Amino acid sequence: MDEKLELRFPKQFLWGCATSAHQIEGGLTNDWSDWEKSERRTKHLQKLNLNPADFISGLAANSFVEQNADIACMKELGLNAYRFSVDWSRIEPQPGVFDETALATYLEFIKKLRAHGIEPLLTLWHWPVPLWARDLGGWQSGKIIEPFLRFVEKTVNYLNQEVNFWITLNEPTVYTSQSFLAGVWPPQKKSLLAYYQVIGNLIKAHRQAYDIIKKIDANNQVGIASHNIYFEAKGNKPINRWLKAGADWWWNDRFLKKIDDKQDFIGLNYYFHNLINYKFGRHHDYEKYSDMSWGLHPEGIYHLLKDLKKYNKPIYITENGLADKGDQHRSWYINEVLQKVHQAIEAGVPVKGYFHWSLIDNFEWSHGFEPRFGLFEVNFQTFERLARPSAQFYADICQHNRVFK
Ligand code: IFM
Repeated sequence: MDEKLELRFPKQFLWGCATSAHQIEGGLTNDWSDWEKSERRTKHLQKLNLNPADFISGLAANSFVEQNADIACMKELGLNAYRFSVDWSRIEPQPGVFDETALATYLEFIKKLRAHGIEPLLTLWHWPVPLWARDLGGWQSGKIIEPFLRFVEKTVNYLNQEVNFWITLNEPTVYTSQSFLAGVWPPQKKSLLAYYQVIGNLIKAHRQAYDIIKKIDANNQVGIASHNIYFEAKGNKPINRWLKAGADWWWNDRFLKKIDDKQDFIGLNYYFHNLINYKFGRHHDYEKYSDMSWGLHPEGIYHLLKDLKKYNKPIYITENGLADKGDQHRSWYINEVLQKVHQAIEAGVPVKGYFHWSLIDNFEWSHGFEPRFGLFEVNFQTFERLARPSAQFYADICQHNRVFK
């Protein structure tokens, strides 16, 4: 039998999982929860013969209450890091009025993480905004920036003692295109102008938030989680290469370059490969697909990491995962992706951590509760967490700091 090759990761590599507040916490009132129950949304789902109740985040995985259950999952995996977000509407339900109990609950959670040797990576904004911020015009209006910075300052001041890593924005390009160009997420706009305005406002917000977070503590490490796609030019044809250069510039690099002097690390969220053959397309014969029909292409992460080396900053893989209810491909995918990550590290890319999306099943935005991204299955009636076989597989990697080839 062939001996397996052990690929060891650098000492102090962060092994984590990632989640976000709206997707797991439950009990939130923000622009998303409002939209989920709106007439427009309800009618749309009914037309598709879907039950609107399955698309309302509601109590989600009840994680705001089930802190200990989530931490028990992390312990079972042997994580030394965890990426999660706070929810702006929970912390600042009314403009300028902060909920100290909510902040205290987040602080308590973070202290528990630390007590278990788990380094928190805290995302400040993972898409929803409070209703009052939506009513100011949301991210399309420059009026949102000042309140956003006020929320950032308050939250960072409150939690700073326990948190070193701050992610200001999650996947700004995905949010902007889904919410303001494709019109599928709230506020369901389809406007190029709005799209440009929102990107501009998010860039401004990050840049100023960066200064605030560094002023509070110069040792803080600040970045964003960027959803980069591996664009591949088929056959290396000139037209395909040209399209790739444009897509890389617009989708992968533009935002990161605009904030390059205001970020300490690069956060990479990796899910997609796009094979360009005279046009963009996800259509390609992949060996395996997720439950959402996303083609699984582990190799893409290697190319993206090599490319991100140019920023000359530490890189954290802040998300990577798949919807796989039956857990058929998750272990395979994790193993393949991590082999590629290891290859990138060997090639000199400073990758410092990997966060699997996701720790537990959660609310997958407009797709509702059906896609199951969790290493742990969640029973959404009892909120019980149950390890899928891949949890054991990932635990073995985290606990031994290695994968096998
Ligand atoms: O669930 C999302 C997450 O909120 C952002 N990144 C992609 C994940 C899977 O779609």
